[in-house]
This record gives sequence, C-alpha cells and structure tokens, in this order.
Amino acid sequence: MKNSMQQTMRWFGPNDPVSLSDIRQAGCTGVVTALHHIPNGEVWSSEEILKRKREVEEAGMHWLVVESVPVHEAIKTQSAGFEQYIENYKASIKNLGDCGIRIVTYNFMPVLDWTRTDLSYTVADGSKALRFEKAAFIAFDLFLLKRQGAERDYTAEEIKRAEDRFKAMSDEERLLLQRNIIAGLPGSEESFTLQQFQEALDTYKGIDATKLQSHLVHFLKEVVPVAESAGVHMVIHPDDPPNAILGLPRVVSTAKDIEELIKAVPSLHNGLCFCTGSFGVRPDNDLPGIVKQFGDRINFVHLRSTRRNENGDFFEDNHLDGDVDMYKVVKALVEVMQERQVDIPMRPDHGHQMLDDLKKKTNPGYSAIGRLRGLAELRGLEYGILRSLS
Ligand code: DNO
Repeated sequence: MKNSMQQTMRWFGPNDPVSLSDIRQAGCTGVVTALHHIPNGEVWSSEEILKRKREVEEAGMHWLVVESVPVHEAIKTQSAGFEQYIENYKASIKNLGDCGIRIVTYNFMPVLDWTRTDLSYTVADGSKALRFEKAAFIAFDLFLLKRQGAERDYTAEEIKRAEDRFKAMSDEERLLLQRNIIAGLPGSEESFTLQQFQEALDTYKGIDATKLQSHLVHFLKEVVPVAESAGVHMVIHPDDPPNAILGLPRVVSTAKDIEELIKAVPSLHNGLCFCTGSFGVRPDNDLPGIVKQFGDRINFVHLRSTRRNENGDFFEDNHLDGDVDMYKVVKALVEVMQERQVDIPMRPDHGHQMLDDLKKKTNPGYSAIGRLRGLAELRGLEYGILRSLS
C-alpha cells in the first residue's frame, strides 16, 4: 500500500453550519478542529479535549489535527504576563498529547490572522470567492484607519489607485471593507472595533521583524521540548498574505524564514503546516521546492490556489487552477510520503460559495460544497499520481 494524504476538513465545532456528518459524506476520515470556546491563552483541559475527541469519533472520524492552539498576543510582543501564557500553552500541548492528538497548528502573525478585503467576489462561473484587493486594503489603511505614517509604506501610484477606489465606494461598501478586515475571519480568535484595532497595532511599536522572530524562537525553545516529550508535532502556518501589512512585521512568509526557525530549533517537532494558498501568493516562493526542502517536517497540508495580478491583488481560484502548480505540489508530497512512509493529513483549504450554499449563511471560505469540490478534485489528482507510480 502506498502512503497517501489523509483527507480531512476543518470543523468549527457544534455551531458550524457544516456538520460532522456532512464532512464524513465528503469522504473524509479525519477532522481538523479546535476548542474555539476556550478563551485565547487559557489551558485546554484533558476533559474538554476528550469531549471533542469523542464527538468526532462518534461521527466515524478521527480528530487528526488541532487548528489552532492560538498564540496569545502577549507572547508575540513579549508583554506583561507572557511567561504565564507560555506555561499555559505548554500545559495545553501536554494535555493534547496525553489525549492522543498529535499535530498542532498555530501561527505567529501579529494582530490579525488571515486577511481579505472581499468575501464574496463573484468569479466567471457565478460562484463566490475570497479576494485580497491591494487598492481597497490601502484605502482602508489610509482613509478609514488613518494609520500614522501609512503613506510611507506605499508608492505614489498605489496611493492614487487607493484614492480613486475609495472615492468610488459607497458608505456601506466602506463599512463592509472595514468589517472584512478587522471583524475576524473564521478561525481567527480576535475581532476589533477601529479604535481597538489601532491600539492593538500600537502594541507592536518598536517590534521589527528581527525582534518578532526572536520572540517566536523563544516561544519555540520553550514549547517544542514539551511537544517532543508529549509526542506532539507543532506545525507553523505561514503568513497570509505572505508580506508585511499595516506596518506589522512578518516572519513566516518564505523558505528562508522557515530555514531560520529550524536552525534555531532543529527538533523535527518544530514543523510546518504547508499552505499552498499562503506561500503561493508570492511568485518567489517555489512550492514544490519548499515541499522537497522541508519534507521531513511537513506534517499538515492546506491545498488551495490563488491567482494574482500585477497590482498585487489575488483571489482564491479553483483548487486546480490559479498560479499554484497543484500537480507538481501533490507529486512532491506523494514522494515525501513514500520516503517517510507516513500519511500526512491534508485539507482542501477554503472553497467557493456555490450551488445551494449561495442561498445559505456560510463561514467565508468554509462552505460545504466548494470544499467538497476542491477535495474531490485533489483526491482525483493524488489518485492518478499514485496509480502512475505502480
Ligand atoms: C485560514 C486558516 C488560518 C489558519 C491559522 C493557523 O483559513 O488557514 O486561519 O488556521 O493561521 O493558525
């Protein structure tokens, strides 16, 4: 038997409009979930973990990956109380390991988890996708947030485009843009008003990329040994989008960034959540190359494809379209799995809102049918690659 990707979907817990039974019917054997009801920074008790684990198992699947145990902002900025938050994090990891959950995803993005400007961008076939439009994002920064010194981050041409874009927006469109950026996308643990958002940005004053990276390395040096003895693989999720925004530093956007983290903490339990959607936005990221380079420590995979244009905008295309060469990526992953003799969990990351889901209230990116389509296409792609090996 050849090793192959374990097919999973993300489940946001009992309030998710997509049920465990839906996920099972999509052909998944695994579930990716988190205890979203536990406030960021508190310890996940074994009792709560086991309760969720049982729920998933009763639906005929396994809880394969935690996405995410969130890293408290105090840890990223090393501000008051951060040592205690690291201790709490260690306790959660130990409890997860004790309960048999072996893969934990997290990110180290300041303030915001993933960021988009448009959550219902209609593509040519009539389905709706998520999009990051640079001019709209700059318009938010300059004219809604009015961040001090923001104009220094952009070219005159970018500012002009943002001005024109802003002028053409109605009040409702401006409000919606603001909400899309700061009200929290599914899975992110924070949600802000404009004022709170500015205050959160201010906590990064004086923290550049070098400093943020040293905070991340400190966190890893503390947590990875605990993960190792608990039998847990930590996998960091790359920045989305993979470049600096709003004057905030970014430290997990390229192969070089990952290399530095590994150099600082070489344990194989310091691993990578390989997300083609995040890395793929940068043309200078060689995705199959990243799989080959870090194959020994990729323990979770997010597959999705973005399509970018020359203005720095991108939208989430169909899983096999867009700028990501999904064939080469999956082929490289298949090779890594045969070499390591492991099955790596994969989830179709996001999907278009389509068919019946267009009439429903869905979590942006996480509707059932779009992800089902993505998973089905990826499953077929991997199947073909595996068959061609024998
Ligand atoms: C977006 C997700 C991210 C991811 C976190 C990991 O859809 O890929 O929210 O879960 O960044 O910590």
